[in-house]
Amino acid sequence: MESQKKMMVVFGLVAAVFLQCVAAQTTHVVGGSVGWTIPQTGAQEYVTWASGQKFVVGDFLIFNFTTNSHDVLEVPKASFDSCSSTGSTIKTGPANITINSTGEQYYICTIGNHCQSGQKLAITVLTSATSPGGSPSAPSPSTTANNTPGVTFCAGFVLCSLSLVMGLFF
Ligand SMILES: [Cu+2]
Repeated sequence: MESQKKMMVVFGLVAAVFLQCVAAQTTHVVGGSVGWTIPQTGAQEYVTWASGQKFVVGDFLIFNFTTNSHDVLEVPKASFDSCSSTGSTIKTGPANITINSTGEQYYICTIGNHCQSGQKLAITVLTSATSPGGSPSAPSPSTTANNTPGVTFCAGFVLCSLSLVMGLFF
């Protein structure tokens, strides 16, 4: 009986940590109040917006646009530069995209000349919330030891805790 109670407490703690980890993901509304549209200031609009954000794997990008007015397509750098589109476009707005890889990520609108007019977004994704801006370099041990860890670290932590609990009680 006693050990069962303990086990419940430990499992509860692990679950709580896991929930906190999930909540540490950030939602980025692309363009802020401008949303995902043809910006009046041209391509600089999204360059400026992105420079004020810190993107980490597991974060969400929300592209706010009216269905049929715009769309979203993730593209390689060459397509971003030339505004050429191939691949499966997200046509329904608002679109919620989970960032799942580090480094440079590129998104454009494929409708009309919207991309040429500046409706294009380039972001740099870091592995950890504490990495210094701009550099998607390998994480140092200290980057995982903060209170807003990445999802990978969280998953590892939870698995580790669970196996520890199993080891203690079984
Ligand atoms: Cu558009």
